[in-house]
Amino acid sequence: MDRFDNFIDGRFVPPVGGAYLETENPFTGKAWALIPRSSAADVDEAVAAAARAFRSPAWAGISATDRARHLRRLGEAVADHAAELAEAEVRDNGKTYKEMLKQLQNTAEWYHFFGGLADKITGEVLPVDAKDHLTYTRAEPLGVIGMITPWNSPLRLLAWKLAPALAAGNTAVIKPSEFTSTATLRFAAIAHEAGIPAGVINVVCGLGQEVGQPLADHRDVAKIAFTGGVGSGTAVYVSAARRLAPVTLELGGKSPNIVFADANLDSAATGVAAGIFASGGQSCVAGSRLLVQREVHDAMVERVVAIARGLRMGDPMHPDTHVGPVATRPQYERILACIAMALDEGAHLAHGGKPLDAAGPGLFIEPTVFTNVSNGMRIAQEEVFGPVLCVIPFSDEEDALRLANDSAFGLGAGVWTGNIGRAHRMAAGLQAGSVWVNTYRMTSQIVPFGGYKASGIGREGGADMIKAYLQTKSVWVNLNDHFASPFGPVQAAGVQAAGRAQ
Ligand code: TXE
Repeated sequence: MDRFDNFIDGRFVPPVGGAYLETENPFTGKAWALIPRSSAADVDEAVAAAARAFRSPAWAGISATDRARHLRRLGEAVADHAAELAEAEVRDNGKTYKEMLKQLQNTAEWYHFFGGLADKITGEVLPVDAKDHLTYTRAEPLGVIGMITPWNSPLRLLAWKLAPALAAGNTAVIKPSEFTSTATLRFAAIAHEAGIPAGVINVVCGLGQEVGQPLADHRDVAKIAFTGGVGSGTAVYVSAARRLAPVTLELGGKSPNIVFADANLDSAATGVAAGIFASGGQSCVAGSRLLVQREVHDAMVERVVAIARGLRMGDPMHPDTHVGPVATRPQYERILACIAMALDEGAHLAHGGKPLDAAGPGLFIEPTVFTNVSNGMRIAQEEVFGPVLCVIPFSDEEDALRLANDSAFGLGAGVWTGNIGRAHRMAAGLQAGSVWVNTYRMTSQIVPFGGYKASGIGREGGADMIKAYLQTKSVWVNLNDHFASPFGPVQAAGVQAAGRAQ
């Protein structure tokens, strides 16, 4: 079996405790490699290396132009190695190679985009009332950033954090998901080969409790950027709060795709099916609730089920495969448990609902559609993170908004309509960080992304987000050669009035 080690201070190092975990290929269902089962001691080493790099001449000492150059080179390296990294990700999480390759190519753009901002970080001179003062701000990096990433799109979700953090001059300790660590380790080595100085990017592998938690607790970690489930995100938030460290959290969703009777139904059905079945529904913005206007309910269900029936599941490396296996065994069990729960609650199974062993040796579940769902059911409220769609009818615009917003989450929402006024009214009324009109699941390095309500804190992407990795220092400089006493003349007892010290 292949064996991987942590990447700390520019080289691969075995975990201090010498323990390893098996990592499984979800398509074959077999363990194929060992990754480090690290501990707090490994986190300490990585944080110390990142803290040294943060102050080092090779990183802190370089110009903004050179930092921009580093990020551009990193973007080029990711693009050059996109095929290799995509293959590693497919082995780790079973998503189709086609999708991962496209994702990796776009991931390169994040480093280019934020690289372009590295030399545009400026402070301001402020027109304060005290005219004998020069007052200005400096935008400074935070320090070591802890980055905790999930298994569904490891390198892309890492870039959302790492690109702005490096562009701002920070360094990183990354804790990838224990299910998908190998692509991140390879990425760190590629970044180092591309010239990123030792210690700027470190990767420590292992379990959430044993590595993620000590990273979130670490007093020398200035900020935590996290993507994952609400439970783990909350644990990270509590740890960071205990030492008053800031966080960016990208958590789950129960995103509605809202189809009005005046929409192009064929196009809407394609968007709805892609929104929930692409990546096997293992996407934070999976459109897992189809809210459909009552008069087109049956027509939409018929269309979506027809697409679901036509999806080919199988080897994620095969170019004809539409959907690969579920990424992890616990997730596979969870999806099947959610399907059973929906049936118990009285939902009607319109399609799917079973494991699909014929698709391959690994973890396959049929694309699943439930009708007869009400928005209060657990299947309509809890994130499944799998290919499971709930169909919920609505009467009019007001009803659609009420149902859409009746959720603890608020990550994404799709609106399908031919009425432009309605599209904008819905966009304004929806409690979601991203609204897509007659389209779905679009993201870009240029556009902020993140959640309302329990879907997260902060945004990733967009030029402004570099500020999430900077802090402002205000500097006041007295231009006079004396400091005006606020007390008026005071005869200081026992001290002779004197001029400036010689
Ligand atoms: O993710 P976890 P899991 C959702 C989805 C899924 C559920 C659980 O609904 O069913 O989360 O998935 C690390 N301190 N999403 O359990 O645990 C963990 O090791 C610090 C949505 O696989 O959130 C991994 O690196 N770190 C999501 C990372 O957190 C901890 C993508 C994410 O894993 C930790 C994935 C702790 N106490 C799942 N516990 C999205 N928003 O896209 C775990 N981790």
